[in-house]
Amino acid sequence: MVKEKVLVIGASGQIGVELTLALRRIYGNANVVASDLREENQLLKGTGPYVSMDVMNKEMLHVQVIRQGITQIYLLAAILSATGEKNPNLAWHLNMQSLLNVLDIAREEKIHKVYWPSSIAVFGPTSPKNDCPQRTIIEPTTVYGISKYAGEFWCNYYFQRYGVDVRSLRYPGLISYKSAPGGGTTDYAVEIYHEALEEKQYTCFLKEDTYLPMMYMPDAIRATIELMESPVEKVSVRTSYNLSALSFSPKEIAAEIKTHIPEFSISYAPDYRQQIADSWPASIDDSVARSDWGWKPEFDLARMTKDMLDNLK
Ligand code: NAD
Ligand code: AKB
Repeated sequence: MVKEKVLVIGASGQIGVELTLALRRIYGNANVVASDLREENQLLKGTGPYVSMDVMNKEMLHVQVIRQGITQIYLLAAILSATGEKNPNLAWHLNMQSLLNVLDIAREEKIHKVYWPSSIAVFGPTSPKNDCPQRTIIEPTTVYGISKYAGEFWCNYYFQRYGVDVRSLRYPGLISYKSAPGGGTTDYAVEIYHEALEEKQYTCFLKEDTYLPMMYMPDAIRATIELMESPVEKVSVRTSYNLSALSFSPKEIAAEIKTHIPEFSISYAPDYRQQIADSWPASIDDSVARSDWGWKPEFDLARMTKDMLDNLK
């Protein structure tokens, strides 16, 4: 078996912490190098190597890849949808240049595999609202969505032209308790659990009937690892796979929380994020991921809510 050495870029973020820990369980602690611009997340401390690094510094990234003998790269550094609308130039610059830096180095150093996440944010108001298919009209209206859409085609280009084995998932909104979300439109579905336990009240920045595609983090981590471990002939999509688990509204998640915390109440004060949410599908058809490499989610809203509240308590 080839010995793999993995680099995770953006390891201190919402996905990065849990993905790094999962990869360390598979490849061994010493073989997964965590890196980020910000300081090492508390949960990562003492579990394996950490390098402080700006992915925009291509030279430094290249040196690290050679010095550490890296064979796989997971690129998670990005600016998400809500923060992106506040600084569109920065979001475009970081989201695009980080990917191009990684793809170039992967090509040059013959990196075995690259992982780069896309998002349901690639879809726009002209895409089908329900069960949005893998291949459909894609006209994103946020800078984040535009950067994900362009990124998907760069991944496809590097695969077709240079043979870089880059794989990608269009994650829905991710819900987790270990590390905080980083400026997305779906973040309300994490905040609501914290506020329900601490304040018994939550003011939601989306309207009560805003349905969005969502997923619990353990499912997202498993999907990522299953895709990355699939034999190459099973990976037919080289832009990014639709991935689905849940679709619910603020009203529905609040009702589920109330079954555990009866005194919990929710109110609504929609802000600029409503427009972003309204531009996205309510649910996603992930049948291609299911048939290509056997994807199947495990958590529904009830099971996720129980697990979130048990762990946050
Ligand atoms: P996050 O914001 O929580 O984490 C991103 C990490 O990248 C942060 O720790 C940040 O410090 C780091 N970073 C930022 N700029 C950097 C730089 N120049 N150099 C090195 N590190 C830098 O984001 P996340 O939620 O963990 O998302 C990870 C990826 O998954 C992103 O590409 C995001 O678009 C995608 N995604 C996330 C979700 C979700 O719900 N969390 C959904 C769809 C797609
Ligand atoms: C966001 O809301 O920006 C992210 C995403 C769906 O990509 N959670």
